Amino acid sequence: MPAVLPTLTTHPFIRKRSAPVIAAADLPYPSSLVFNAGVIKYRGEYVMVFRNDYGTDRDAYENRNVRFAGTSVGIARSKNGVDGWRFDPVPLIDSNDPDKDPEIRRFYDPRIIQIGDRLLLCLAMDTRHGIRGAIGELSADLSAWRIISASVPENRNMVLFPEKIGGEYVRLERPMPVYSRGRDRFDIWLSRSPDLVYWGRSELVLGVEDVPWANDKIGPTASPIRTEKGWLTLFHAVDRDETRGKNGWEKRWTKRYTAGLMLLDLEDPAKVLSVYRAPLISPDTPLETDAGFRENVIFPCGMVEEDSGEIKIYYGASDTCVCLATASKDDLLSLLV
Ligand code: BMA
Repeated sequence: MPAVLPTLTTHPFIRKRSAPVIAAADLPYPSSLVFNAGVIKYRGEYVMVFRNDYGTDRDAYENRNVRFAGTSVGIARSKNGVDGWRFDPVPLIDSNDPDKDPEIRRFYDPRIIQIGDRLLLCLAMDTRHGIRGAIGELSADLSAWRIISASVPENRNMVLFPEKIGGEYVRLERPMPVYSRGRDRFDIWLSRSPDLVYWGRSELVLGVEDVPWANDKIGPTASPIRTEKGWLTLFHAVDRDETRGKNGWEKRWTKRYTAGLMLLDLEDPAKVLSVYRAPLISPDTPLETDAGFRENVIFPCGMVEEDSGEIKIYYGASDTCVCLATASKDDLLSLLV
């Protein structure tokens, strides 16, 4: 794989809304960066679960070394999934919650999935003993949650399929095998469970080497969408270029995150039917390339299918705000031949 990859562009089938769907100033509690949000349609509304990092700003970060005070996971609702978001007054989860298990440092990068009448969350969970992937269940009124299961370290980017497949729950996940693969060469895996608690029969789905424009790592994003041709599935793909310097608030940020597209077999979703050969969404608007905490980052956690055939893709832009891109399901499927 090349050490430095060329300019990457967003596929013309994708339409990006120029303004963020939500940004830090919209939240009713402290927020510096609000990003990486899962979204579903639930009881006639769109429900968004988002990550919020708080407690500093660009000036304090760059000039006075003031780091983030905490990370929370919050909920917002909207009638149309685009604007008019109403925020719950306090976060659902807060890393500074005095009652939290001291082993757990924080939760982030939430995905929300409805399976039957159960509302499930997939979260990255930083602990004192490693990064774990957690699955939680939300109460029907979205006010409370509990952990159902958590992986051993090092695992992250878990996302459940929206229905049982072959009688089992199925999740995509991204273990981080630093010893055996070296550096960040991480791939997408799949595991199955009879009850959301015990996970096994794990299989490799897609290796980073199968993604021509990634030279670093890949990982799952939003819950896949069932189509007549297979599971329409986004993934994130990362290329690293050591010549990239200061790209955001940090002294150095050398990675670029794009979103790729693949189709998984309906009955056996560990089987990849097709991978589109180029990125579907690349960071290429000013908000994504020239502003924000970490520039050049597109990180989708939510995908919603409309009756019209439109697919809404919610993604974190530059680890700073939540943005929305749309595409037609048929157009996306036409890329996966
Ligand atoms: C990953 C996660 C994401 C983040 C991305 C880019 O490792 O931490 O939350 O969006 O890096 O910084």
